[in-house]
Amino acid sequence: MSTCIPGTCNTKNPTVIRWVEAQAKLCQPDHIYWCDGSVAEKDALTAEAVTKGILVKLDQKKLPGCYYHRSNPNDVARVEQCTYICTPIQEEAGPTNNWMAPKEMYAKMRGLCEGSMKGRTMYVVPYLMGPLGSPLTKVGVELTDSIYVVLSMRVMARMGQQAYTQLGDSEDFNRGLHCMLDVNPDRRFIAHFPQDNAVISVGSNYGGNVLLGKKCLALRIGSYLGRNEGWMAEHMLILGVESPDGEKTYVAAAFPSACGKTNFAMLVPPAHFKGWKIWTVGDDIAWMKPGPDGRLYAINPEAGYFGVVPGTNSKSNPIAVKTIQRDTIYTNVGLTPDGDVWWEGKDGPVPKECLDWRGNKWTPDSKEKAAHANSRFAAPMANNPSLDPKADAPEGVPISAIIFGGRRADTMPLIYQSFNWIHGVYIGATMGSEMTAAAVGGLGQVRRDPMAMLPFCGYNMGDYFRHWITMRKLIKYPPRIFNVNWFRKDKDGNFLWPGYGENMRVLKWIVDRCNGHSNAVETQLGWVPYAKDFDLKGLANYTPEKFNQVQSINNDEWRRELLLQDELFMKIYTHLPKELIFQRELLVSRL
Ligand code: GTP
Ligand code: SPV
Ligand code: MN
Repeated sequence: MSTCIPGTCNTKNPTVIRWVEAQAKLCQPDHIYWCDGSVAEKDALTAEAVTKGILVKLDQKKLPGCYYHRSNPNDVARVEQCTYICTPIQEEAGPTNNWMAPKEMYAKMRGLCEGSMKGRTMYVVPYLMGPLGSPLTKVGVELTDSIYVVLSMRVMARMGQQAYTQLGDSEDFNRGLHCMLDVNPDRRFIAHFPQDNAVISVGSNYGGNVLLGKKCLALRIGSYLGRNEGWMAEHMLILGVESPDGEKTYVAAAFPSACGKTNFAMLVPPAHFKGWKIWTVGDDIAWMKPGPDGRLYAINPEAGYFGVVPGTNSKSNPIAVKTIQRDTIYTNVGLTPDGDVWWEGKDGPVPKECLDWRGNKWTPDSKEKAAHANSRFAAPMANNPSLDPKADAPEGVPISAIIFGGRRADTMPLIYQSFNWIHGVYIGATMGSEMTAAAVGGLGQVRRDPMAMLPFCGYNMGDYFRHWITMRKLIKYPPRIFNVNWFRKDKDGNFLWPGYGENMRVLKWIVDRCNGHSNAVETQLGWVPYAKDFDLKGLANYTPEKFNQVQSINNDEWRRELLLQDELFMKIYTHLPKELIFQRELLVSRL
């Protein structure tokens, strides 16, 4: 079979054609379809997916352009135990990553992929991570036998012909191969080859495992490329804060999976904050590089949001609610008899009955949830009414603050600021968070998740910390670094902070600090707000005592915390920058 039939093949790039040819020879699809990203193509593929039962058409009056998908119940989240970084030397991948030698992994993948697309179509999906024409943008080509992946990639990335425009006749593109196989967890691998800029994913059809531009290219391979090329690939949202007098301040924030990035990126300030407005640049990934003016500039490499559905409503995230009204793919939520979607925490009445995410009949009396805890929407960022005008800017936006935050029921105050960059790197490096449904296993356990990158760092975590320290020398005006915790609880298990839109209060203090508009108190952990500077107006029943409680620092808890942090430092000791050990010592002495 010739792969590049005139009129179907839409690139002249000889390296792309040769590579697709080689993969087709291996996977032996019946057909090869070269995607161009057009609307006609989307319509045709969507119709085919509906015919085949891969997608269900939702009520098009209520939800125009929206479709519903159910995954295999064994395939609902990322699988860290099946995710590998395949570098020639194991030490390059480091102790926090699964490793296999490239030769061995390639052989294993060849065995699994061989003939796996017989009777199927191989889709060639060209895409950009980043705006067309940005010096930070990377090109990828993903080969997949899943229509769901093609349609999701079209939402999540700048998919189609423009990728070949950016690529020209260059050989520099990410080679991604995705074979669904029989979606069997025993034959599930997400294998990264950083030195080859290549990814092979088999046996899954879940977003984070198979939308290869996202976690695989933009974070794991991206972090590796960034280290070599002098930039940073981070698991961070990017937002712009506009003050009543029009001052615009951009911040980036790293929270672990399902810990509030999408919510924070789309924040709507409480009524009391008249004239303040939050603009979304990105909700999951930031690529950051020093700009010509000495500041750190960030782009969002993605073009859509793959967001957690449960709990999304007009109180928690009104912007997301608006964003997912059209052209959205819903995965693993409930499906009502009238072609609507439902999930726990949705606005409006609970349906009398629906089909749950497994396709079983569900009623309000059911013990199981209608929507899976990690059910997701894939929605184009163009739908976001608060999309920042610079979300598409090739040069990105200048970052004034970097915020770290985990999900911690105790120990961590609501907000504090690092003393300086290196102290901030230490705060990020020692982050802990309770595990969520975004990854299989360990739900609720606190684990170290440095910079929210534990599952996404494509090389040795110690070297990654070193890269953070080195970046300081390349940035003349470094962002200030902060730590937040929306999830601290009292003895009865109630959140000590209302969160969501009220996080504006914390954000305002952060922005004020960056712009020299507010003072701070020095504590053993870092700088914290003066109670008088922290705006609690309009927060019904929220007393200054409660604020003191959410901000309290308990030295005994912190001594325990240090021992937990040591576990990670010991694990990566051979590559741990000395500077971080010194920071630890300074903290011990302050405690
Ligand atoms: P990924 O897409 O997995 O990387 O995650 P994310 O960080 O974008 O997560 P998202 O914003 O979707 O977080 C969803 C979870 O965090 C839900 O369980 C929310 O209820 C919870 N959440 C978000 N913001 C807050 C907050 O301010 N307070 C509290 N208590 N919970 C929050
Ligand atoms: C995450 O788990 O951090 C996500 C969702 O952003 S996924 O893209 O599926 O990994
Ligand atoms: Mn994420």
